[in-house]
Amino acid sequence: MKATAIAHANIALVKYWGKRDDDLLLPQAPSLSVALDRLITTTTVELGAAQDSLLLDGRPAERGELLRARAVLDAAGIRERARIESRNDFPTGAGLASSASGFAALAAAAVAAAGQERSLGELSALARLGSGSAARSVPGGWAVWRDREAEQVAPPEHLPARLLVAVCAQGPKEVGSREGMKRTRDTSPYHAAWIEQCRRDLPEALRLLRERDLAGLGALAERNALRMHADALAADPPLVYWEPATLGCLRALQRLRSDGVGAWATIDAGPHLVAICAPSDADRVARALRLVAGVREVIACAPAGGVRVVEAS
Ligand code: 2P0
Repeated sequence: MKATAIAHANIALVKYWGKRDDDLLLPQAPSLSVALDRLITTTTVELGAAQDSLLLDGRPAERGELLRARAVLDAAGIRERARIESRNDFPTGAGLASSASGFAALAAAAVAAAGQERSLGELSALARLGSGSAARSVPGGWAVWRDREAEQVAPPEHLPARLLVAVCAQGPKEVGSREGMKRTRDTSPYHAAWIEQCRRDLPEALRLLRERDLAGLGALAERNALRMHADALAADPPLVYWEPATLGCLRALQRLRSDGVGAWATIDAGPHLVAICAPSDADRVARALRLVAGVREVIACAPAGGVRVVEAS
């Protein structure tokens, strides 16, 4: 009746930004991500409590978050009330907290606590009901999410890479992903073009991944991220997720490239920038990012695997 699971956050190279179903959290376009080894959530679920409760890093969660967790349990057919405790083992609490690793770990722990046998695909579909991007943290590695569930298309070691997370601000962002995504879909005049672009980007990204072409994949990821932000900037009211340090990091990567160092950027719906580079260039790229004004920390990650249950009783 009690189980603990661990999941990694993921960063999308072809991004999910727009839902075709707001209740079922189904995407308008497919996405591709890689799991990040140093960004980990550990979640324990104990069934048979008097009422549902959710502690996030020791603090009681907001009602909306508790309801999202309950939606995942209901979809798994778990009627018992649950005591849920979730911890983000992230190097700092700088607004990196991830619903992706959180709901992936929750789905795996809840199902294990209930003694259910589920495939990874079923777990991915359950995690998706908590947060869309959580579908990709279940299989981990290089993962594609097209519709109800995500699947691993290549193991973590398929393409040696480093993902350097440049922390460009502190605290939570003003507009969350869920609201920002909906606003963009409903008001940006560029949204249809963005969705079409993602549908073209995915097969190309998969070809580059298959060929282990890090330069091609990095450049595609950077274009894809900038186009997502162009779409968000065009929303009404506009969504400006960047801080000055974000642009400083983009410029630093451009300078590195003009010096012959391969490093490309991706940016989620927030101020932090993630640089993609070869392991042999990681120290040099991290040094350059740390010199950018406003960068608080650079967290060097390698590709990681999927969710795993570490304890069940
Ligand atoms: C992604 N993001 O593909 C994109 C890129 C942010 C920018 O998935 O509403 O927390 O829970 O499905 O998954 C963040 O959105 O949103 C996200 P919901 P989610 O990683």
